[in-house]
Amino acid sequence: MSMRNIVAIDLGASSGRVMLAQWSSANQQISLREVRRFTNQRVRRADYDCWDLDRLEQEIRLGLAQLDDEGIVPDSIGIDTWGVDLVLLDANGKRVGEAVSYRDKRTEGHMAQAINDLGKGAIYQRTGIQFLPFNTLYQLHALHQQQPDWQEKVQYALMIPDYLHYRLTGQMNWEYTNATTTQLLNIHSGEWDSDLLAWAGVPAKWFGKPTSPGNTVGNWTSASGNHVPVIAVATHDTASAVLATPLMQDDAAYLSSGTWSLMGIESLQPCVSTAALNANVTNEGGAEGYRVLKNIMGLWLLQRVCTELQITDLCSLIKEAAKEPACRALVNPNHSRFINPDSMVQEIQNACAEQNMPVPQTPAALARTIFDSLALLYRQVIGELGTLRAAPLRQLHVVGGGSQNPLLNQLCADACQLPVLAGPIEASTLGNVGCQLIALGELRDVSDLRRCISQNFPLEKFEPLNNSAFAAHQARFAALSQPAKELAY
Ligand code: ADP
Ligand code: LRH
Repeated sequence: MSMRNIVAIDLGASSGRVMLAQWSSANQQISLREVRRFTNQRVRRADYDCWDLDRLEQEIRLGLAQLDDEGIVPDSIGIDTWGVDLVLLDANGKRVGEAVSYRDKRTEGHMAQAINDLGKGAIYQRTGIQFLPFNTLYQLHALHQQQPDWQEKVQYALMIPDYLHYRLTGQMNWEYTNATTTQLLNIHSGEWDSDLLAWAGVPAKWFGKPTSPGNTVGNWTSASGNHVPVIAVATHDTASAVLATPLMQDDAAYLSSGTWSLMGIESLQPCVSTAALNANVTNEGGAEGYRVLKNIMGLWLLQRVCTELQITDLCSLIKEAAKEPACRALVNPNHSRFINPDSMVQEIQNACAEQNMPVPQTPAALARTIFDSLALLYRQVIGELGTLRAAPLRQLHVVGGGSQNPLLNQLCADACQLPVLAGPIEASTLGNVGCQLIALGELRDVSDLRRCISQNFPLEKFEPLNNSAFAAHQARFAALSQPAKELAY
């Protein structure tokens, strides 16, 4: 019988947290306590849209110090963050340049260039990764062309969680699940693809061999002198979220709902058919098998609207949005115009006006436009996934911060005509904890973890009801969601 104190550090694009999980093997119980939560905001530096990594690191250290002050000695620590972004280091391990965010415009035109030089099908066959304009492949190509002064100093390139591991332990590691998001790993070998690196103009020596989740990178030493192992979990936040999704049947899909909506299925085999390429479905690495999923722009649109209109009471906004008429105005959330517009409110209004739709004027109308449009896009993606697996999906798990939105959960159930199971909210954290518990020998495997999660974290069910609104508006939405302008520039 053992008790464990596990620290999970989960950084999303909108917020980060240091969480303490207490595990009791006797009761097979996991309880979560939020030790520290902080916002994550991009900052403008040297004319780039960047992450404030020093502040994030400081917040992490403050969370760890608080536990130390409380006399809690963690058994291990794990870190997961968003994908695709990296940090460059010189020979002394000092940062080179800024930690430029994937929303920065520096990658404009580079994906088109790659497709032109290498061929879309060829890149997809090598990587199995969807075409997103900000993939690391294109970020590095942009770096090579635009920041040669940064590039000449670089010795190592680390993904964000690998960088934070390095800061805590002094050891370098290249964790596999996050590495797959770069579009630089060869899907057949699981190694960095030398031809793609050559195209991006970066030396292969910047990267070490990718490691499967679960290895101990090194130790973090607390102020009181405890050496705590830092375990490289499934460091891509979405991989951790999927790991903690209590998928119990193979016709269940997941929707990791936060800044992004990541909708997909699990598969032991990658899905790299022409149909998968045409649907721009990705095959990111999971703790087990592949995450066959699609990026949907998600609650980012709402986050930006709320920031611009200084709305802080999200629950009231959702209640007001529920009273709005359904599907009055629709946008395609995956249109590249929404990646990082100067004003999201204006951009949504312009998109509606261009389509001769009623222009949403109030916060509630804007929120309703976002929710209805997301639900219609979810419906489209569920259909694509069902076609790819040649069998319909029968259940949808919604996890992450967005699973607390009852209106969006219901719209999602109605649009997809599937029962929705909402929760857990802190899925990435729980996947992070679970990976550590597996590495420590407390849990057998992913199924064991999911069994524990479903016993410890109640799910809320949303039955599909009124499909007529969405069925009637599907054609209107389909006309908006032409793939040409989707997540591409
Ligand atoms: P990320 O990891 O990308 O930062 P999260 O999983 O933390 O994202 O989810 C953030 C989103 O969760 C917010 O954009 C917001 O829409 C939604 N959210 C957070 N709290 C609530 C709440 N109380 N009710 C409804 N939605 C919420
Ligand atoms: C979600 C996420 C997603 C990536 C995006 C950059 O946080 O990791 O899986 O595609 O951020």
